[in-house]
Amino acid sequence: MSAPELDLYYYDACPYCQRVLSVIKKHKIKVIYKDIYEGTANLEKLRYITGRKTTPCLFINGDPMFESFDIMAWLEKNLDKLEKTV
Ligand SMILES: N[C@@H](CCC(=O)N[C@@H](CS)C(=O)NCC(=O)O)C(=O)O
Repeated sequence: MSAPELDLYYYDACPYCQRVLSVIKKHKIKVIYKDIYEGTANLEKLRYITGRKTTPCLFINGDPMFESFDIMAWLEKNLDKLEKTV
């Protein structure tokens, strides 16, 4: 089975995002980064799909997951199935 596609909606000054980013970096997990304040498209898409603008939000094969601790736990639990960088 192929690795799930992971899209992380985040912004740098968000402390909850930083928690999630530290897990992503620690395990070198491949993620597509969607900075919600880089232009307007990412924030618009997040709001359009979820009705919220809360970050972090991790899309796992298109399904949104909120809550930094839930995201971190999911990443750690599914590490062996995730694509890594380098
Ligand atoms: N309990 C959430 C808190 C997330 C949160 O409050 N994020 C802030 C940014 S630091 C936010 O998006 N606030 C705006 C909103 O929820 O509309 C988590 O741990 O992920």
